[in-house]
Amino acid sequence: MIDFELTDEQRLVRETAAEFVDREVIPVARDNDRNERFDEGLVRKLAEMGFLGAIVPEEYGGRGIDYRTYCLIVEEIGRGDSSIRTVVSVQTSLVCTPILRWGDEDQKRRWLPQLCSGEILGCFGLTEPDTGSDAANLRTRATRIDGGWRINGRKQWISNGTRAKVALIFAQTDPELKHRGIAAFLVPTDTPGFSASAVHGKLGLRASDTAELSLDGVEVGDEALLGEVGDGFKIAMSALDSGRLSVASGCVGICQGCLDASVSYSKERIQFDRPIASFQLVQEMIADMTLDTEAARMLCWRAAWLKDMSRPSTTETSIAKLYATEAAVRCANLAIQVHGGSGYVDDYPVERYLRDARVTTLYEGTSQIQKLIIGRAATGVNAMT
Ligand code: COS
Repeated sequence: MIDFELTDEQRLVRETAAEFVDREVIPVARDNDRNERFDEGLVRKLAEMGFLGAIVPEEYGGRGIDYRTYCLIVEEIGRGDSSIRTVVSVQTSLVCTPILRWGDEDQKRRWLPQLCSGEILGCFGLTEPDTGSDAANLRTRATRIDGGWRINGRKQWISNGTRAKVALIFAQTDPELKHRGIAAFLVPTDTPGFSASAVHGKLGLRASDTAELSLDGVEVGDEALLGEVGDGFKIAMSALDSGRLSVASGCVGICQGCLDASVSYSKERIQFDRPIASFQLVQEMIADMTLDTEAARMLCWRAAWLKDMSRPSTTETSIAKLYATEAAVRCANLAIQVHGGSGYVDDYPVERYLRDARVTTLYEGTSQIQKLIIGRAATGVNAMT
């Protein structure tokens, strides 16, 4: 049976998230964007609402909600501001999820409550200056030392990078083993040899923290190893299964925000003595945005439902991520078109939607990578090797 009805609890969570976003996120989004301001106060408020690590069970400090409800929250935050949505996605999907799934009891008790309460932020260190789509080909090296590991390397485009107190770092232990030699480490960022520098001049997500990380002889004990040596690639891929759905849901929020802004503007804006909403070519743009918003949302809900049922969802997540991120770019472009000159300045949110949407077809796996994952599932042929 397919049930599109939200439960009473899901409706309540969605309304609460929408009210929070209208009250706390939207009023500060433009200034944070203009000033490239990472809004720590807003992060604290998100944490107080229980929006960080919400899918983590209550015994580890989360709210124990399911993926469908998580998607509703992330969609609302994405409607408000993708910079702050990125904090939620990284903290929850890319940091908490792998600790929950692969961590031992000590690691879960040490890190999850602090991450869920927002006491600390975490970051996900997979991408490197020379390693993007080909994620198995890491240059960062981890070498065995007495009682632990020494890590050397660099990581690039790391969200939350300068703010994080713990970094999930993926490193190669034995290049001959290729992806089966990769290990994941929970590295406290105050460990000697660890440093982070902020990246500036971004097209969008200006209120988010993006960094380059340097690991110069960073030494960690055995307790930092997440899972077993050789699990690292699977840890990264399974984290991205959650992260990509989170990005996709945030993009549904962008689509919805574009639609809402365009409907409202088109009914107010008078041209040729009529509201522009009465013109068929404007309605066509609004219909296209409606279609993209609804389709993206349904694809996210399906992927979330599969996760809630503990069924395989990698392909469906890639489908949702591909569709929703491309849809967000299309919708933002159309929303600017509906707004005309007014859409080109930041009096309205639509130009920020376009700038912020643009990265979503790049990060957490480009649209091309999602297509190759989908194509491989459809044909059984791996086009990447
Ligand atoms: N969950 C768990 N395990 C997974 C998995 C998943 N979603 N996807 C793949 N694996 C496992 C495979 O089962 C395989 O396991 P075995 O060693 O037991 O055979 C192993 O990982 C290797 O998988 P695969 O053959 O698919 O690896 P490829 O090197 O072909 O790479 C792509 C796959 C390209 C899909 C991967 O490198 C990728 O997603 N790249 C994009 C990276 C990315 O998103 N970067 C952004 C980082 S955040 S900004």
